Amino acid sequence: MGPFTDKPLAESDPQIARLIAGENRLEHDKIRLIASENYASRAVMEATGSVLANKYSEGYAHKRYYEGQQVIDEVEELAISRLKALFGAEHVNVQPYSGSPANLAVYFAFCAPGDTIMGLALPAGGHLTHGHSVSITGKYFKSVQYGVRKTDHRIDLDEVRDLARQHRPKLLWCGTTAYPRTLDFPAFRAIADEVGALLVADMAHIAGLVCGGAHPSPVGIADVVTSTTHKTFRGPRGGMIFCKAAHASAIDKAVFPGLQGGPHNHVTAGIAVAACEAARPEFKAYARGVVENAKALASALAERGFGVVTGGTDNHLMLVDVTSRGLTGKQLAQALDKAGLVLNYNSVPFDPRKPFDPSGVRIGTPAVTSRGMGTDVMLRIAEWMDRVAKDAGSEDNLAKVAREVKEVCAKYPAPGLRVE
Ligand code: DSN
Repeated sequence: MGPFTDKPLAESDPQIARLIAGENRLEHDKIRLIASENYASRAVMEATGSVLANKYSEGYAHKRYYEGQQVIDEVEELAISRLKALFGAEHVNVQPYSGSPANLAVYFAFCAPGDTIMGLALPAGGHLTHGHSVSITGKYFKSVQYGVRKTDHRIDLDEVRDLARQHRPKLLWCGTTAYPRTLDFPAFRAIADEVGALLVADMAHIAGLVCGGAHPSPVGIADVVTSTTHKTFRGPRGGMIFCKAAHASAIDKAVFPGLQGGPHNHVTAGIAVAACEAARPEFKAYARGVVENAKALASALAERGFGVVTGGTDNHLMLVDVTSRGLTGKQLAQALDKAGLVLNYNSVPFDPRKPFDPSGVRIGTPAVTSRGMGTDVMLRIAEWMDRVAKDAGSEDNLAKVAREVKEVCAKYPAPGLRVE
């Protein structure tokens, strides 16, 4: 066996093995409410942890710069054909390393530095790569940012149209990371057409809802659609780009050789497995369940005096202003973590506080729904959050909630975990 041994991880590197076991335990014992996280299935994990990680394959199927691609070509073609069928797409690229590289590839395909682009502002629920000032996308391009209305915190399509007419962007982004309402893709299409912009939808958060029929699809409406693969879609950590056939060559060239080197073939295999799983009828029930759970949790929190932004949700997440409970978002998020409920603090629209200690938290139901938890558990989550908010400084209070959370978690085994 040459200079290497073939020991299992626990023997070869007990420190890392112990840390991985610790993460398995945390993901089992806690209720995970981070809206961008999920549990990938055991099958997805197996494909992603496979020998395919050993192979270099710069290029695309049957046009590679390395030999020995007999298996890799088939893996990539299978991932692409499954995704095309699932989303009804003309062309798919599965090589982006994640969502931000997927978005950068779109800029590289269609824009030159200094071009005007438009996206939803980060504090209003957009993403860094949609033109935020600290992102390369806000520095290399002239970024125009639209927001949400002051009155109802929903995207203001009149503002989008006015800004688009005024600035005539080359790219118009629609897509969100912290927005609880349905996106009106046809309305964005009409605005893009009026000003001659390419419409790019970033469906990273909602890809699983889209293919599960719980959110309208941007595929076939937007010119290009980007996504991650590990959120509601339940795949490994990766990225993908869907586009009309007319843009296929520009997108492929932008991803490789424009932006990236060798694709992560083990991830491509994990994406193919996730696409296979998402095509099963039970995935539609999953997507519906994610939204039902989010609606139930949002209304239970509103009843307990939490400030649910827009008054509820249409999708997998809610934004909650917690200052009405006498806490900042960060204070509540940290207390909840000790109580076994994991989420992230988040700015709310027009937040007077700074992003590192904002007024709100973001709560998502993709992971809890993957464990089979239903609306009864959502009501308990609201009750636990209420108890934590009432006495966030009491270690006894937090420990008592954590024990109850752990008892409930024990009844809902999570996909993909290995817990001793
Ligand atoms: N950081 C991801 C999220 O949590 O929404 C987006 O990139």
